[in-house]
Amino acid sequence: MKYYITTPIYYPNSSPHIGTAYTTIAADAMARLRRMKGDDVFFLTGTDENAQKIVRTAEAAGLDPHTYVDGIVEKFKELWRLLDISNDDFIRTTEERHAKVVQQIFTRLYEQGDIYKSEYEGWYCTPCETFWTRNKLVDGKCPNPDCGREVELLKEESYFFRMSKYEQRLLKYIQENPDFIQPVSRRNEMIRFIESGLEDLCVSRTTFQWGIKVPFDPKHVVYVWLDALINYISALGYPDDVNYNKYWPADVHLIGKDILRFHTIIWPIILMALDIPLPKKVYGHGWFLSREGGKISKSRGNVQDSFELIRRYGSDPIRYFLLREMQAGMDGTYSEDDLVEKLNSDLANDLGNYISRTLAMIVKYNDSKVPAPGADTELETELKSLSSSVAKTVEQKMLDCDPAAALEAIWQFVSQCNKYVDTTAPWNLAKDPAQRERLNTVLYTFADSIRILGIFCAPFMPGVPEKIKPLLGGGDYYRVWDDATRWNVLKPGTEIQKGEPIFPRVDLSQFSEPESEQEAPDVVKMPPLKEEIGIDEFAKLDLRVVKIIKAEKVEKTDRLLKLEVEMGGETRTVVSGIAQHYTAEELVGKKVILVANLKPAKLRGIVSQGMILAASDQEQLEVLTVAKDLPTGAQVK
Ligand code: ME8
Repeated sequence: MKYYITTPIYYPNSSPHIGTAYTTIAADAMARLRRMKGDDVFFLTGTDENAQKIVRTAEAAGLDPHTYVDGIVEKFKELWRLLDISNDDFIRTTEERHAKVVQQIFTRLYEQGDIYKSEYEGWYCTPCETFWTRNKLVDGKCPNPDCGREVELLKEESYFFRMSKYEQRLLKYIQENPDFIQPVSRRNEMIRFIESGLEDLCVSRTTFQWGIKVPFDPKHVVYVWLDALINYISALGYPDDVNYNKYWPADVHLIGKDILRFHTIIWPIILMALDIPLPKKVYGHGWFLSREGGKISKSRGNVQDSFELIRRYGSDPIRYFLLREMQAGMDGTYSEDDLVEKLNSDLANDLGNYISRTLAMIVKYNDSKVPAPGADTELETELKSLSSSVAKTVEQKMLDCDPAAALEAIWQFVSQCNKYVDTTAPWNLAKDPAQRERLNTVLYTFADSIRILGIFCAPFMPGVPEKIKPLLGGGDYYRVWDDATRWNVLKPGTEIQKGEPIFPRVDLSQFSEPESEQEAPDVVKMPPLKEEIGIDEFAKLDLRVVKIIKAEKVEKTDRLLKLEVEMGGETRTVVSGIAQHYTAEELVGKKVILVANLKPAKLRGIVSQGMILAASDQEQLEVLTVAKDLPTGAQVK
């Protein structure tokens, strides 16, 4: 099966940002998955360089447009490289291979009467590169809800494209092909737009010279949108290259909702006029908005330097966050805080911690070797069938251009894996020699599930298989999608490595310098973190809510207090080193947290049955209390 997927070609009037990155990353994930399914994939992206706004931005920067765009195009290419984008081609509309096809098509449409010469009188929005009639303007400004900027009055000789002629044919096509415009809400919007009547489109300009010349009338340059849309076939070598014959029609044009009209009205009509099949699907995703609500865009000045973000977090977490955050048919919200939160919760905790804790158990209970598994129980069967259904769901969701739903399904598997650890409790199995075979099955399942997680993550976070590979003995298991539905692939005896966590936790404050001494955050220099422990080790602690019913100083010390605490009807004595921070009266009646299963210890002749938890820096100390009126004996988990 062939699979041809495209992104919009972006205007290189400024560096790419998170919004532009979303479309490219989503298309990349779809392309990667299809390759892993064995399809012959062609994935195209590029830059749309013949726009009037490029001339203006270049002029403002004191550069000629060529020099200006060359610099920005390099930034696009570099960003895509850093974000692991696997495009098969990168088309620039200033390339000869593109200009040649545009000129050929313009001439053909003119010769067959679909393009004619007339005079344009109307309005033009340069930021949107769109023509508007007076009645469409809102308060005399651009009616695009995301723009609203000044428009310019144009009166010039122009060529026009006979869009009106194709109106009914297009409407019929859209109605007969429900998959063509997705999601459905946008399809209805487009149908309404066409039903309100299509006017012929102005397709040439004479007031500037930057662009592709109309070959038979070179004082005209081709209107940038007519030029740009043709990239999808010029890159394939239309009309006779093998790539064109092999890959066209496109399986998906993935774009933002802002440019749906161009892709579902102008582009199909060009293709109809050329008698070429239409793309199978145009998917218009939502926008990334800032927390304040506006679209993330350079003109709003709310973009963050993408290169700095990659330096801070790496490509995989950014890819994961953007793909997971944009729900189908809706807008997403971007903020660095949310990115860090998702990184810590989904990647460091759910995924990364599963991998490190299970590998640690293989190290501990089987001398770092993957054991041969024994017979499966229902628990393994359940996990195995889940991986198959997740693989199917992911495939379908990605064909539907919905990476958020695909990742959600994968995280159901991650969560099931974590539950499997808790249910099988290998630390208990390890205590009982009679359970050796069962323990082996569980440890084997851990290792093989990590291999499967590597496959599941590969289209979305291509760095994950690279990180997992050395942990599972260096084997190359992550290229074939269907291998995620096959178990018992990892060879028993494989030597595993515990390694570093694949996604270390991040604290956003580590990137911000305190502005001055006075404004330095109210934290002490943090003592170094202790060695990492698994959840199983943490689970050994028995923490309980207790009420302090009596407190008195221990004689001849100024540090210790002897406390009597009540816990579910039982009274215990606890000696605590908090006398310099609390008086006895302050403590009585407080509900605090007791480490209840600490071995009793004698302090100054008194047997202390547990320890009270407190937070402290070098100067202050505060016992941990519970704000709600929880009964004593309640567990802290
Ligand atoms: O429109 N959220 O180029 P462009 C999500 N050259 N996606 C966003 C976004 C945001 N905040 N901001 C931008 C053009 N995008 C034309 C396209 S195609 C033949 C010509 C993405 O540089 C989204 O895909 O303005 C949107 O459609 C595209 O960038 C617009 O890029």
